[in-house]
Amino acid sequence: MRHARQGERLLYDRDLATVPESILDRLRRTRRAWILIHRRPDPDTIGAAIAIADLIAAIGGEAEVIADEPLSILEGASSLPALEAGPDPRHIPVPDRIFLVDCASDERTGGLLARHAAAIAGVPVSIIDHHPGDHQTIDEESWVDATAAAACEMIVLLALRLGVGMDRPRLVRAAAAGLVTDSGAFGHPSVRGRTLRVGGALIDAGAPVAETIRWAFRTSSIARMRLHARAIARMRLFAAGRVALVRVRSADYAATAAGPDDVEGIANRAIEGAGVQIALMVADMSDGSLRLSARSHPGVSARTVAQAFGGGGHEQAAGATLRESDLPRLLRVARGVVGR
Ligand SMILES: [Mn+2]
Repeated sequence: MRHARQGERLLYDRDLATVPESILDRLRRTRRAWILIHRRPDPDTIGAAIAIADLIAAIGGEAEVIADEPLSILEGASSLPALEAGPDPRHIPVPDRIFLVDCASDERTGGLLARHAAAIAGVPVSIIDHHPGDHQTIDEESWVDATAAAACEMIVLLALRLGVGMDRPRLVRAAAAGLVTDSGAFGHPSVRGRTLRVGGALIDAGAPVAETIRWAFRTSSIARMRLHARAIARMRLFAAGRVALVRVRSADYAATAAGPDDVEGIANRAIEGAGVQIALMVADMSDGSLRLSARSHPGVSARTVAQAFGGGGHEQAAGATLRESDLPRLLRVARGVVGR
């Protein structure tokens, strides 16, 4: 426990007590682990995987991070430690435990468990996740804490409980990358005192939090900036300014040297407009479909709007695939959720 003292003193006993004994026991007994991350990986799943791999190594085990795809999504992520796409599971020894981090189903891993089912038959699976919802498989093999702002918040608590201190630069950097991004730079409603206390322990241990916030939230390609500016300039308001609609067309990509991936974040911009209660971004995709991204303020359900078109998501952030002919109904549904 010697190394844990420094970080541990920064956290309340009640923070550390939120970790179930059962998952600590499973980690202590793990000799060889596979760590599986979710599809379209983000810094939280990658940071949590790196941090838990380091934590398992620190207590005498071995761990391999296994991903379904190359991790090029994180190019330029200078504040996140490098992670190669994991080894081919066919070429490494069978683990005695598998951890799913920041996800709770094999569907979310891209089907890695199913693909290697023969090799890993009977190997126990532990889920470490902070997403609410259907975790039918949750038992004492796993730890799901929907009050955590990030999977990385949970991994730091696990490390401290297991006596692994914050004197490990890679673990600290990885955990901070996930905590900062999933918490929206500590700005999402999911952030609690415990989130900040974990963040404080990471900052004291040298985590580059300001650098990570700049990389994750305050940096974009010039093409993307121009696309967002062009789209927002044409934003239309309905229902006395409570509904904002931003329509992004293929011609906008051509005019700005941006592409359909660059529409990410436009709906977040639109919801920043004073008085706007729900922001709808509808963008042409390369396959001819339309992508709806809806953002709303608490009390107005973006999910209800997305669900009306077969989509889904969170209450305040949801999405769906549309057709051009859906647009009039989209506006009607949005007017309905903001009230008259
Ligand atoms: Mn997450």
